[in-house]
Amino acid sequence: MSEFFNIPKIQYEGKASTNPLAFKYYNPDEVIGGKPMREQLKFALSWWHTMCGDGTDMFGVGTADKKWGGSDPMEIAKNKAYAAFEIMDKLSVDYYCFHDRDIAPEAGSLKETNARLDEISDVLKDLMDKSGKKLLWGTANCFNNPRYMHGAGTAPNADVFAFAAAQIKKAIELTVKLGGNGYVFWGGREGYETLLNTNLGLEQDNMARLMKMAVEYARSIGFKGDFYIEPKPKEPTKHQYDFDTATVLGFLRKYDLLGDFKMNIEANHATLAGHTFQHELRVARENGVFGSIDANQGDMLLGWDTDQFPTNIYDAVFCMYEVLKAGGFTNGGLNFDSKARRGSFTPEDIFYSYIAGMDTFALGLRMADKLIKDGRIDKFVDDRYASWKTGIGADVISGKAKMAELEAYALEKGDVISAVSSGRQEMLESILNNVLFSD
Ligand code: XLS
Ligand code: NI
Ligand code: NI
Repeated sequence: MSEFFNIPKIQYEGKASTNPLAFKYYNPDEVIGGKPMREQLKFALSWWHTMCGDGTDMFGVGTADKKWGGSDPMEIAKNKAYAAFEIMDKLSVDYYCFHDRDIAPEAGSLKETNARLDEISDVLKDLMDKSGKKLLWGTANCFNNPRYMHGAGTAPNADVFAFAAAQIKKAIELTVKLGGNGYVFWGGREGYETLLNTNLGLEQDNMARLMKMAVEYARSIGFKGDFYIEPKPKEPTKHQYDFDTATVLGFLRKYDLLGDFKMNIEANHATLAGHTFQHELRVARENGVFGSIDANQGDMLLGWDTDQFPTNIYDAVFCMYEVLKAGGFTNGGLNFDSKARRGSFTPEDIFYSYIAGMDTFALGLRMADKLIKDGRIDKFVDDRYASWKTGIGADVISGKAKMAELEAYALEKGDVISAVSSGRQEMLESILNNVLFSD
């Protein structure tokens, strides 16, 4: 394989190492929580940020060269593939994720674009066969092209809806061809700017129609994996329909899609919705729709999706706590939907940023495992709800106690303030720090 990076394969050197091109916490084959770290974490490279994103922002052109030595679009696309597999190999990242338009750019017609996708997916398949790397999930970019300015699956115009369906059909075929076990719907323009021009009911009905068709088609060509919806409250539209996990759950229940769909939870989208990352994961887990994760972090002082590589240890611990409590990933994994800052523009920065993100989650996994084994916090929560296990609490849960019984119980008891105990938040926070930083 041609070398795009003058960088050695990144090794685990342990936390005492000061080598910036080494893992301090990610030791792929070390068993933590019953499985090797590479299986617990299932890291994935995001094609769009890593292979395509050149740092262009609203105020300036790109700062990083992402042509990978190519000159025409298909040569660039192929070089992206070779470079991506070199990155994955050198970082011990086992999976990748892509939008159709990341792996091959759009051509003059849908037919020509699809031919490009056939060509490039042959290259990817060959590289996968040789390296053992896998596709975590595929998706269609139905938000970039001007035809989607008012939405794709929720477009007011039926021709646009049909075009989106055709694009999604092809993206599903590519996902199946490359053995992916996930297919993501992120509704980039599925929302609205103003209700003055929007038929919200029809738009949501149509989105559900498109999803049902996609499931039916995917299953007919042998797709056995999970479909994911990736909630996000805003950006690019003012109001996105898939606002947060709870909203998406309502949608999936209304349209009877729960059997095929789970959540792809992104940290920065959670915080944009006014939630913590852990909140979104917990809601998904408690409702049986925990699926996959887009790992990144936002900036508390900025109100948009900054997609930074995650380095916040507490967030990573709480995330991995939820993953472990969910029994680990099945079809999902940790996709770095993250980009190096515009000023971090050199090829080495790709490696530094992945190492930062991977080590953060590796440390998060180690600490979450310790937290669970320590057991003090889980026990506190358990004890806090002990009154539901016997007496009147058990009668409520079994359905034996109704309003009249509860009234009789309360009248007899008198005031219940003596049954109320402290929430002990500060004590728990200090136990948390003690467990995390005790060695
Ligand atoms: C954008 C989303 C996007 C999805 C895939 O905010 O995170 O990158 O993950 O379409
Ligand atoms: Ni994402
Ligand atoms: Ni995002």
